[in-house]
Amino acid sequence: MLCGAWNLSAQCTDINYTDKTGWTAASSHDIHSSPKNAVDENESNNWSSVAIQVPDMWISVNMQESKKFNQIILEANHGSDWPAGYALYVSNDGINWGSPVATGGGATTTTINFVTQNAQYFKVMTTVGKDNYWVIAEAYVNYIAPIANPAPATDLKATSFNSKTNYMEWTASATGGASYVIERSINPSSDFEVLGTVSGTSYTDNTAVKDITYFYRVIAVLDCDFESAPTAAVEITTGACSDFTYDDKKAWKAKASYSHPTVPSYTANTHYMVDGNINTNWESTDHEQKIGDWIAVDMGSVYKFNQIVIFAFKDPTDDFPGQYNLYVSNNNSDWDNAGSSWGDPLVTERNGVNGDVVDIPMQSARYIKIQLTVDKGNWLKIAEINVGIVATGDCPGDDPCISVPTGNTVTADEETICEGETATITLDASLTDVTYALYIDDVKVNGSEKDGNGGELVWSAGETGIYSIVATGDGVTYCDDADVTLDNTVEITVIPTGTGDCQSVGISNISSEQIIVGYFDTLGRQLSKEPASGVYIIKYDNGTIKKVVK
Ligand SMILES: [Ca+2]
Ligand SMILES: [Ca+2]
Repeated sequence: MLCGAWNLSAQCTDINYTDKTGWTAASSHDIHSSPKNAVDENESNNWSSVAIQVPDMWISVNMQESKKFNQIILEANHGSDWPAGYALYVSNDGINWGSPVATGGGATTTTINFVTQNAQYFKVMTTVGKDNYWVIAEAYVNYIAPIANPAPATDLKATSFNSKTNYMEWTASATGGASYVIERSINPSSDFEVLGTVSGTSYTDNTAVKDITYFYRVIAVLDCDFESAPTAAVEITTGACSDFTYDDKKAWKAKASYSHPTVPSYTANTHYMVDGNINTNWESTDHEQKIGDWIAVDMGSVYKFNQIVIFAFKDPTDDFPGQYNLYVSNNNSDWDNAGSSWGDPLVTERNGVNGDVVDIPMQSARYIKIQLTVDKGNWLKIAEINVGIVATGDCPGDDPCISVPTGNTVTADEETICEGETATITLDASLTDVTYALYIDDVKVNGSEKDGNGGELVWSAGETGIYSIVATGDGVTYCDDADVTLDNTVEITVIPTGTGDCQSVGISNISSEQIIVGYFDTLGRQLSKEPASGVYIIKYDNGTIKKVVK
């Protein structure tokens, strides 16, 4: 549908944000030049990294208010000092950035088109290394209104990898900035219902029913109600239990314990381990394999998998890990401290081969680490790490719930409290794509839901019971499992006032200077003198006065 004259609102008109008054900027590298130079309405000055490009350099901009935009142009204007590879993020608080809204390779003028965003902040981060500085003379923020229907998505494929989950992937519309509406029907050509809208090129339908045949189709959409023809509908029967490999790895990243001290553009390219291309690789240039060396992968969110495949580079063929331990984790602090312990390995002292197919129990995890356990007279070259689901025996994923993310612990600052007091329950780490709720004796506490923030979460507890934290995310319910429950619960006991360790005692015999408290603990020690009368609550711990509260 075209934008008619009757609704030619701002939504359907180009906007160039040329007035950057008040905009501020920050960057990871700005020793000699201000990041504000990238957004000062002046192409004759610039911000420079003043260091050759390595992954995860960044510059962020605060536009002071939320703006609608779908295009950013980075004008380098400085030789070859443009970004070799970038990821663009947006945010409304400058703290939570989520997944990239666009990734790609740069040029002297880097034009980044993406699905329309409403955000106050944007951040550009390098994804690869390059033997040049990174320079931005000026960054331009625009909203480009669509003028025609987008080209359709193509090559839609559907896979069912368990009895309630169907997964779809497709090739993006040739029109930049499109998002995608996913529709489902039980008829091949009618009665389609909208399941959701995404900006990426994959979708997981967690609401399918076992043994039902569905038809899925995808429609590319732009602002102003422009939309493509639907793709041809594809047919899938839920519960097919096909083997399955996660192909969309745009949000994945990797890191390694070793990087070459002087050739960063060559050895810092850890992303080549997870870029979906078997012909690109990271390697430990000039460094033979040593016990303790490691590589780690962050898949960006929790994935379910029971197989990991590790490909070394094809030439020479023996630069695969000699022997290693394999770990998985959901703990952000593990990722931050990849060199230290991740708890017990899932697989111990495995002898590597090129194209190492590692079958493991079904996992729900975000992070993977491979750590060498022997020295080997070869460099380490990793071309690609894949994870997936292999249908062996029982249909994987038939369980209505999946394991609680591992590695979390729940603690209480006090396990015994007096009536009217509260204890603090702490979950040691949280995932940003998961919601957590507090349960007492397996009953959810109303209103206790908290969104994961990557760090600690805390709740108050004021009643007796066994407290646990249950996580939910992406429409999936995580369930308790025996091992996790042990680490994941804490028991709180509330003692009524006037009983047990919460006894109150009267105080008498008040004289001008001295108060005698007529109470002694079980060891015969007199309570400390108090300066006024009143009711005192004495708390005990194994017969010893712990504290006295008026
Ligand atoms: Ca400038
Ligand atoms: Ca690769």
